[in-house]
Amino acid sequence: MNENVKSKLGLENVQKIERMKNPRLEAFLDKYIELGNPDKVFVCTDDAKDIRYIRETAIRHKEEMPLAIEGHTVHFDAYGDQGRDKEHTGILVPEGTDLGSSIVTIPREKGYTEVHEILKDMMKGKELYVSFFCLGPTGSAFSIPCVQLTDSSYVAHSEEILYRHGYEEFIRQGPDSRFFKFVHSQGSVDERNVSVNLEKRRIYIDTIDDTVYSTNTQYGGNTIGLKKLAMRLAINRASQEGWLTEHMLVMGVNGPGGRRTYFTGAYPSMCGKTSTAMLDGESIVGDDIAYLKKIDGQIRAVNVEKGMFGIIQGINSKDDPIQWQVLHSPGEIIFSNVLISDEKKPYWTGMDCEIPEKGINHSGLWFSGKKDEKGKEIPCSHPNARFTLNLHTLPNLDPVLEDPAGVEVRGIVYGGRDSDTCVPVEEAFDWVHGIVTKGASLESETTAATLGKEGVRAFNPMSNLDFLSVSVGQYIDDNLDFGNNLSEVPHIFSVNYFIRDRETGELLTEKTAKKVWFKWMELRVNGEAEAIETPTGRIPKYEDLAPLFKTVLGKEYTLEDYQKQFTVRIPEHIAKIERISEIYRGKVADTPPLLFEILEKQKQRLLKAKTKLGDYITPERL
Ligand code: SPV
Ligand code: MN
Repeated sequence: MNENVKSKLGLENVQKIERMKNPRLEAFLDKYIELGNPDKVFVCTDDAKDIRYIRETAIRHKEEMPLAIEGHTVHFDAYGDQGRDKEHTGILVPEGTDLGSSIVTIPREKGYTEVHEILKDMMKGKELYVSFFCLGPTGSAFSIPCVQLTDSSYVAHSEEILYRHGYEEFIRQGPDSRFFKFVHSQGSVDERNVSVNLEKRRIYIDTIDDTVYSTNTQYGGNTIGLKKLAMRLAINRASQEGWLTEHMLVMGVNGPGGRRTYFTGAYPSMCGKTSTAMLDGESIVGDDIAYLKKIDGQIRAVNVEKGMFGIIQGINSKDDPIQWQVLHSPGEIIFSNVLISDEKKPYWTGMDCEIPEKGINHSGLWFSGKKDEKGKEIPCSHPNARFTLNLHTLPNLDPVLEDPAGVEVRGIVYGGRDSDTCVPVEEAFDWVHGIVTKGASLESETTAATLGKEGVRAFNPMSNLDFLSVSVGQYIDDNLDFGNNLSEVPHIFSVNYFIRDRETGELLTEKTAKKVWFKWMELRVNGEAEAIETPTGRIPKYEDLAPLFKTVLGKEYTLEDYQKQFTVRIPEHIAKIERISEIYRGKVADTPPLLFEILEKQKQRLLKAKTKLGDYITPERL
């Protein structure tokens, strides 16, 4: 390391770096510490003392404020910085590279010039935290070591909760390891400690050098390097190496006789992914990002993380008993962008208790009815308000979380926010049919997880579009290929928790129904439930669902409900195929021809059924 950098670190921190014996790491630190020019640098190893320092600093610097319950803190992001900034997040590409119009790219040289200019002296007057983490369990074929530079103790603290410590893993993998690197600066902050130069918010991803730069923002999805920033690096690496990085939960579903079957599930942000992973009676391995690899003829998956950065809106004591309990118990939790009462208690929209009329939230001092500069009413908590906790605090955590071999994936689920087309649960005919008609055809209405308009139907293949760093066609091709050479091919399903009545517009299923859909999928994977063939896949029989509703939810399931929920909606399905084909034809130059073939076959099946049975077909008529 160079002498100037060494003097910022001090002897103890220099020794921590030198012990790692990693010249490439040292060169990276030299470069970005010189450029950002912080006053001092703290190096965080896996040692409990170092981790405590990060936690305490977040409070000392008022990036987090302690709350009434021990271990709980609150953090606020700047007003308007509460979601992922898709517009200013881009992949740095060499001149002439085309990833298609769905992916934001920036010419690499230009991007570097811009972000280096922004980063110059950006950390002056501040302390920089250098932390080491590992994506996936340590000591495993999945492990990717990562180094994070950030001048936000909130970001370093969040990562400490969300990821496995990686200082020792760095040493284990040695100087040739292909580690990921992240540089973050929140930039200038105001008296509330929130970023002020939002117009210079940039998230630039360099897949060639495995580095991500993030500036003038604090929201976790823009700043926590190992979360959605690493995901873009990992998707690129996975594509080159023949594995998958997915926006997926991992969970165990308990079947008859003590059997546990593992599923992964991809859902766009705010579409029920975490609440599914947290279904009571089942076990959670992960709720956001999974790596999938083919090992000995099986698809095996790990949770990339060991924590949860979950949506808090709507969590209540009845629908989410486990989260409710954990969020009200002592332990390390960071609440972000919620309402804080005078008694230092957190509140959020959708709680089943009275919400105070005033307090502090992401807009500063808040009172019921407060409006922002544009005249828009400010809710008590932001719709994308979140909580950050360690999965090890959950009673329903599956201990396989830390298994270096991961779990065997036997079912893969795709779910979107779809009010008018797909039935609540349906199995694909086979891998290719599932990848094309369920994964690659996924659409969802936009949510507050990203900045911009909500409620617009958007194309979101595998719920992964926001995170792709390879072209959509390449990514679909990788998924199609992944089903080859397996000794048992996982079953692929779609779920839809948002289907509405065609006439009344009311939701056709209750929140808890997803428990039944998962029990049915578990039986299907194990060959223990029959199905009805429709033009778009295989749906449950009423005879199989009724007893499940009874045993799992203690509810009568009426034939009328079943018929409404599982009516095949031919015109909507045909319109969807047309929309999707149009997108692939117009926007994805490298679409695998197989995709069009499979969609066309599905359309023909739908047209045939329409001629025979009409537009809306209840299951017993099939
Ligand atoms: C999501 O939006 O999909 C999240 C939260 O999981 S974020 O960190 O913003 O990506
Ligand atoms: Mn996510």
